[in-house]
Amino acid sequence: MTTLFDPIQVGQLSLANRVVMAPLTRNRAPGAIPNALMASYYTQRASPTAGAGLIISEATAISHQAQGYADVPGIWSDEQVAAWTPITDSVHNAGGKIVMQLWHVGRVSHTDLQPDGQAPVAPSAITAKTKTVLIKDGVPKFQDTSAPRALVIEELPGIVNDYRRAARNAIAAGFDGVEVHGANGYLLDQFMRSGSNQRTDSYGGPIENRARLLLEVMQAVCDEIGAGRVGLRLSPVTPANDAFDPQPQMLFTYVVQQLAQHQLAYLHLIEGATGGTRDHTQGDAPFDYAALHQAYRLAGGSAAWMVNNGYDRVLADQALAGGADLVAFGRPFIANPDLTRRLREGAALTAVDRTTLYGGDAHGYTDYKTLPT
Ligand code: 8OZ
Repeated sequence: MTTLFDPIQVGQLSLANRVVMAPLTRNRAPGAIPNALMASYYTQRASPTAGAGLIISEATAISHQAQGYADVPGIWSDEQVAAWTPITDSVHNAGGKIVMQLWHVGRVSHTDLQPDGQAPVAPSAITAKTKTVLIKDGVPKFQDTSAPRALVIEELPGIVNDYRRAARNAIAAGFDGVEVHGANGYLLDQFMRSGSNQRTDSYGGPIENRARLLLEVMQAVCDEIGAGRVGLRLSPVTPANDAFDPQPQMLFTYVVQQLAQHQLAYLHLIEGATGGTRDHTQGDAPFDYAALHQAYRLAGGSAAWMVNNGYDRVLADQALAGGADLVAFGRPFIANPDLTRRLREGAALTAVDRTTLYGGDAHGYTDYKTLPT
């Protein structure tokens, strides 16, 4: 029987184990430039025996317009590429693998974070009922998102190109690949769901139109760096950031069927409400993840299947037995740099300190302890 601790080949990536560090926003990159503290944090979690077989970076803005939170890193400038390089070097020297999560927040932003204080962009001019994080006087403050403006169709090729450039930059910075952030109510998810997309052009209306931007982004990123280095994160029923669609099963079945044409590295599914209940539903029926997986395989899809949200050792073993290939852990990896070792040994897990999640310094970031060797 396959266990979490067995190696696996995922597209172009050879992973030492199947325990993945989920992407985690930590707001410790002032000026959108990554730094040495972040190198320590990722390197602490990179050991092939005690840490993650694959680290997915915190969500990283593909452009200034893509930013929606204070002090999150970016990957649009040469300065950012240069600043990420020592981080990927350090992870690799520790024996780890790391991909970058590529992020455009769309409407989940604030004019304070946008170029020239402009309105955030979205499929349609509908304000998200959600909060973003601004840092005021060094203290994180949750604040309502600003009213967005609808993107005109002529702007969409530029956004696809921003993803393409970000993927190229990530590889230049030494990342092993990228994960496109298609989840949690951000731009690509906003386009996919009718709750946030009321467009009347070829990017709105039927599912084929709403999925168009995501599929164009995936094509561009795969063309740029090779599909075997590309993953995608989806969250079919999450209510995060005011995401809503009445027919998620139909929507995401279409999406994964279309993606089967690329030999992607992995598909990453957040099951239920992000960071919350696993049995959350949207629309009129419980979401059937096994049916989604099967539809993808029947369409010829070869990517590794990664599951996430509230997993522990028992649930993870069940998932592997049920056909999943990888399990991503978020908050447990924040508080347990040696999570893989602890799962293998059945050791107790340290609980996460929620007050140090977003912003701050080394405390609650690089000062979580490992078990004695
Ligand atoms: C928590 C706080 C800010 C951003 C996501 C990138 O939900 C995020 C995020 C999470 O995907």
